[in-house]
Amino acid sequence: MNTATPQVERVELRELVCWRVRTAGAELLVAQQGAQVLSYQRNDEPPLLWLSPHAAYQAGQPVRGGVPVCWPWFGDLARNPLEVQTQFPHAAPAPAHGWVRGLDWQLLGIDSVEQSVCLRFTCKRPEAGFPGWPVGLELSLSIRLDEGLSLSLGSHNRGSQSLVLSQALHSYFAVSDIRQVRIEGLDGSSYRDTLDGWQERQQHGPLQFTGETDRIYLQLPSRLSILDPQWQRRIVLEASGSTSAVVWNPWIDKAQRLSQFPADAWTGMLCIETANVLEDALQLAPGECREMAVRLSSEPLAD
Ligand code: TA6
Repeated sequence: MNTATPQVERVELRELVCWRVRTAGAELLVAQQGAQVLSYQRNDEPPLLWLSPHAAYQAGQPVRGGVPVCWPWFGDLARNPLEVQTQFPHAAPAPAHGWVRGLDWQLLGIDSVEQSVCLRFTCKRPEAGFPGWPVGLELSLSIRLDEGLSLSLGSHNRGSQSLVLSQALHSYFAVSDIRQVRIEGLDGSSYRDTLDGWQERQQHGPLQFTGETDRIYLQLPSRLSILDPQWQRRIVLEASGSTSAVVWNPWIDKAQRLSQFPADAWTGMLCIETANVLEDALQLAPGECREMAVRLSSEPLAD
């Protein structure tokens, strides 16, 4: 295929409309539902993002893998700060990770300049079915593929009330073996261990994995990285508009209970979710628009 200029094609994966982007250096697949990046791979490298081989490309059901968008709350609404919980009184039963992963977003446009392609999506308040969705609250996602992959999630409060949201770009990364990798950049940060009573703890040095891990890190620097010695690769995450992130691997037991997830898949994936959660929740004054962004890139490990 001629990749002198980027190629963008509309493809259908079972019930989902998707967009495949090919540039000279990489390939990207995005589902219109949830504006969800499904896969991202650079030439001559393993995929950067993990996508479940058991993914169900069904309307209304989030796909397991890639980068699901968690909004207007992250995780269990009942575990959010009270000011977020009280904002969505009608949300019972509140789905995990908010409303928008399974909604059909609108593609606003595809901009292609040299070897850079940007897909712009928006998700407006649905006409019916979401009484708790604040009037005038809109969401957009820009996905830019160039030498890296940049996602920018914009929340726009066109309403008259101040709002407080929590959100995350729930990125599933592909790794050679979770038992061999480590995360750099967390040293000195505090985290809440959701598997041990949400106790607050301190991170000392790089994070290595020896079991199920589900932690919310706070007061983070903008740069985190995944060191993967077996694939001789470092995946770099550079965040803006966020100082919190969730680190998750289900390990053996939880992997058996997850939908769209092969029992042994826990060894090849790792979530680092750029977020605005807990004390880093997103405050939106009337008329305000705030962006949370992350840029993903990869580099070879120096020998
Ligand atoms: O981000 C970590 C987490 O909250 C885990 O506790 C696990 O539930 C994961 O998200 C996946 O959630 P999902 O609703 O996509 O199965």
